[in-house]
Amino acid sequence: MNIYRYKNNPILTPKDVKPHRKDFEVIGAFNAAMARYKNEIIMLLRVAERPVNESPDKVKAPVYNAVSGKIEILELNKSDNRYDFSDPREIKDNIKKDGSFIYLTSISYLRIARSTDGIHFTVDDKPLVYPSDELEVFGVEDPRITEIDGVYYIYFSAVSPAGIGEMMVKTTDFKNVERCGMIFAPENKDVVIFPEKIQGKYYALHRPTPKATGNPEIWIAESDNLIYWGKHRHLMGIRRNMWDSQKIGSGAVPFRTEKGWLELYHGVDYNDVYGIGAVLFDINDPCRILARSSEPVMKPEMEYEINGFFGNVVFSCGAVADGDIIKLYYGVSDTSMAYAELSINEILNSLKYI
Ligand code: MAN
Repeated sequence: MNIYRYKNNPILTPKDVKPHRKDFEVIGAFNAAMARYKNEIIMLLRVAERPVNESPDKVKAPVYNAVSGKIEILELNKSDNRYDFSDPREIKDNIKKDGSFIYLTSISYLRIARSTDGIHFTVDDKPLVYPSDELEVFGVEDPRITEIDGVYYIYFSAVSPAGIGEMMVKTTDFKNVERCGMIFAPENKDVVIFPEKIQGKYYALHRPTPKATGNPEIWIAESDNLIYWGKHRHLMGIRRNMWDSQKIGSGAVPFRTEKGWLELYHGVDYNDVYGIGAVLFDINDPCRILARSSEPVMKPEMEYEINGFFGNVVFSCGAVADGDIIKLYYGVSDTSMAYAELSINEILNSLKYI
């Protein structure tokens, strides 16, 4: 597969974003949703900020207070053995030991960067979507955007002690947003909504994380109105000893191609390496899988894909199609945004047809 990676990658880094509060620092500008709006390419960034911390013995956890409307900062002692601080992203419970976290070390919100050439982006002064709900007290993350008839549906993970679910808002101008509530209850993330009705129904891919039995895998659901989703079906699973052996989830909004709906999804292996692969669904029945990548289309190879806040991650939440070219925008190492170009035909030819 010939992938063109932009030579000056990454195209946007935390340094390009001013923290929204003086006592915070930006540690991530990544996993952005993409959309075309008028003559602009909109990049809706997940911006992760954390409180500036000068004390090596302490870990600070930012938490939104839904009553005061402000982010508060909790301070924990690194020597406190009730907590496990080994993952830079989250603070786990040392007693419960079930892998769940109690706090995150940063808080994310969504902020727009705008461009006319698709490479040089200018970041808006203010966030577009900021935590504002009890279900968002640990932040809002990893957005996707689906445009249907001039309305841009923006949906993202809402993180709180109640779990991680998928929240939706909509906009027509990328200035004002209208809240639509939670569309997939916890634990669920990596939702992508198809850009048009198929045989009279809207479809979404989603990723529950079952606990008692089952794995983090891709499901599909249908809807008449984009708010109420039903007829859930398990669509595709992880594959032992392959690049997508630990978990999988959707990435960019699917593209209509001559051969079917092409979805670029992410897969994680047992070493926590995040790669991007492809799957093809029947154009009239997205519940039918026609083909899937045996090898990742893209895996972390460049320095900026390997090193960062959480390294070895290429993760796309949005791409823009231009003829045969997919302009792929992807988060690297939970830190920055990078840009690459891929040929749709080459991807289609690389798949293993079932
Ligand atoms: C994981 C990572 C983090 C994210 C949390 C909560 O730890 O994906 O980036 O903040 O989950 O969603």
